[in-house]
Amino acid sequence: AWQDFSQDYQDILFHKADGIAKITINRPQVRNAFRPLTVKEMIHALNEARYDDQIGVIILTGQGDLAFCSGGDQKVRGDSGYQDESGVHHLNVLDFQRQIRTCPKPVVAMVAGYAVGGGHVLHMMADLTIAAENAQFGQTGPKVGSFDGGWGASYMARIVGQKKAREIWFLCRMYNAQEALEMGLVNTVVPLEQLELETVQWCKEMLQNSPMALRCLKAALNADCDGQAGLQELAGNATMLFYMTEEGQEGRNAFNEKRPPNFEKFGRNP
Ligand code: 1HA
Repeated sequence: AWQDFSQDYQDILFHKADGIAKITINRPQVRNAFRPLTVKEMIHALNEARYDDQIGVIILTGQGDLAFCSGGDQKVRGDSGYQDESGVHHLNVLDFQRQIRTCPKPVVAMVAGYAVGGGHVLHMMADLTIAAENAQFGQTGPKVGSFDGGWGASYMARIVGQKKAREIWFLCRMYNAQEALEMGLVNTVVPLEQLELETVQWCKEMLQNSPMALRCLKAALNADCDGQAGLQELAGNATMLFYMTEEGQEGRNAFNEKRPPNFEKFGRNP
């Protein structure tokens, strides 16, 4: 039974249940295309889920069976980005991509129907993707006058390999769920009726495992691709673990007690 927190939002739904938060893009009339407000709200909800200590996993999905997300809303695309209510142009989905990437809790994309363009990149940014049999994946940038040369390109190549990544971007074809599975682009394919049940099952299995191990593994896998930003994330976890030790705490205590630190009892491991 999901608890509903959607009243704070216009373009998304936000639910929580049993350690799981679910963010749903709720613009089915445009195949869940995002406008700046949609992204702003997803950023808000993901932040809220991250800082909620009752939450261990986050599901990202789209309302209805026809689409996960069709990318940027082309109807509000201005001449330098996607236009908000006050006329300012944004590419704020890039901020949301970074937020998914650095969220210390696993993010799972639950995909029915189209995951296309910037929507396809969002599912790639998620740690895992559970696809319904009707899912369709692809990039459209070169057709509609756009491209994502960030994770959208380089991380895609890490996932599917250089040749496939070039094919996906250069030809702008759509790939069905089975093809996506064969490319390693999704983790599993299930009948549409079982999509949420299966996704929640995967979440529950992760919730049984050590949160610290999961966050360090996510940071470690990120660090392999993300350069100094990835190392910062990984090292932040090392610092957190050090703060949790008596040795780390001796340094803090010594400073606060205005005495020299005594690290003698902490041996030097080989
Ligand atoms: O590349 C980036 C970025 C790169 C760097 C930094 C930031 C970025 C931010 C965004 C993006 C992008 O996302 S570019 C790529 C934008 N997206 C697309 O090119 C996909 C456009 N949509 C489609 O190709 C198709 O609609 C579809 C394959 C998803 C679904 O096809 P289907 O089922 O045949 O439905 P369709 O009739 O096409 O669409 C239903 C309604 O939804 C239509 O509206 P209507 O005619 O009823 O008024 C359609 O216009 C609308 N719709 C679908 N997708 C979008 C959309 N409206 C606005 N924006 C959309 N993306």
